[in-house]
Amino acid sequence: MGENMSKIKGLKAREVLDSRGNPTVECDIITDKGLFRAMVPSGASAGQHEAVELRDGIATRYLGKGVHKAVANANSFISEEIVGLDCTDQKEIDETMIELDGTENKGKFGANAILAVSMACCKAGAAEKGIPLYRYIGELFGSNPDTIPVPMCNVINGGKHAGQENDIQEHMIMPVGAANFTEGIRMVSETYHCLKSLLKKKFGAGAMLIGDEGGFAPPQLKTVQERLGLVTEAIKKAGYENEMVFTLDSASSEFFRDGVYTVGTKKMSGGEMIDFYADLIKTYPIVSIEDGLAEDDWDSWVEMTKKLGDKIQIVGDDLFVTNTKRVKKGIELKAANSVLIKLNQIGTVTETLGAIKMAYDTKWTAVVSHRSGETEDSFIADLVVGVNAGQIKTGAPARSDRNAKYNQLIRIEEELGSKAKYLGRKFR
Ligand code: 2PG
Ligand code: MG
Repeated sequence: MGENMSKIKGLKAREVLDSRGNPTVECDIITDKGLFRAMVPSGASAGQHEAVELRDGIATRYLGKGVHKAVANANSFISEEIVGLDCTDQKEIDETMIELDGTENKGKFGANAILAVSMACCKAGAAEKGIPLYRYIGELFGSNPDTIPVPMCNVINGGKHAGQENDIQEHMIMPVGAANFTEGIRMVSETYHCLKSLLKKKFGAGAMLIGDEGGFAPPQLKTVQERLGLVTEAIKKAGYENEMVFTLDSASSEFFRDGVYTVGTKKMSGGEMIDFYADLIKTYPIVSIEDGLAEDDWDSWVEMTKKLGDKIQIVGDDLFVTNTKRVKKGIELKAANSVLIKLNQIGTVTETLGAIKMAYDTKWTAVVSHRSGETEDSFIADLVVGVNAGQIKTGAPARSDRNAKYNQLIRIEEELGSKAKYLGRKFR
């Protein structure tokens, strides 16, 4: 009877909207324990090697971005195989979908269809076991969840997320001096509001408008130095001068063409980019740089890791796309020392956990991440605690698509009580 109880009874996918107002896939899984829902996020500065996000391409619906095909795939082919499986057998569920799709990049059904089902089944599995999602993910991963992450909060948005070409995409602050996550996010929020009033005072109302991840996107601040300078002022104003450090995501694949990186009006080689970062980290307390180099510029990654890898965290996002094949190559080449983790880059929970495990096995860190197009689903908050990654980036402490994750972490920290660990300055 127990076996029967945990069977998936129904699957229903539909098209809903993400934080940017674009359609995305949502999936409901029905078991005897109830209805479990997951929603898939979507990137803007997406890597070329990511799993396929299937879009309809019909110009008259959502400007070609509709996801009716992906939804139909979930409701037909995937449903036929998944309904009847045990919702606590995540591996079998995911492997069944991977096999059924049969392509290297989930291009047949769409990683958006597959991931929605995978995440919803994971939530159903947790309910079946009667434990919180982070704890269930811990069981799947083989860990004992106790670490609440230090957040990297993107207070100034740039690049594609802010309609600005050829520039650093994310300027993040990390409250490493906080006693715990809940205090840390308060410090970040206060700093964010101080930054808002500084921007208004210096440049007027338009400067406080925000980008896709809830951070400000002031066109008046032209360089990364100017932006970090103003954030430094905001940190001081908030009274956290010694408690915050910076992290950057350059998303440099977006401004790399024919071997040349263009930042603002400056054109640089891979080597010159590395010198640019070496200078920046001398001036500002930057502890981590993501996608400082482009997604296939492996030689420059190796050089940057050699030069700066003992000083800062070097995170591969578009470089690795949460794909163990690319992570393995990066480990062999010593091309980074950290992997960014995004479920929809690879398309299933099981494969995502595999990429995290591979990073840990080589003593690299893993940073769990949102996408610029998000939803109210807070799955990644449970994921980051489940695997004890210790670091999450999920935007500014503003807009509910971002705060859904931060708020869930506040709840988990409360639930773990005195067992909760916040690594602060020892985040890696
Ligand atoms: C990134 C992400 C999230 P996008 O580059 O790390 O911040 O952006 O989802 O647009 O790829
Ligand atoms: Mg990135």
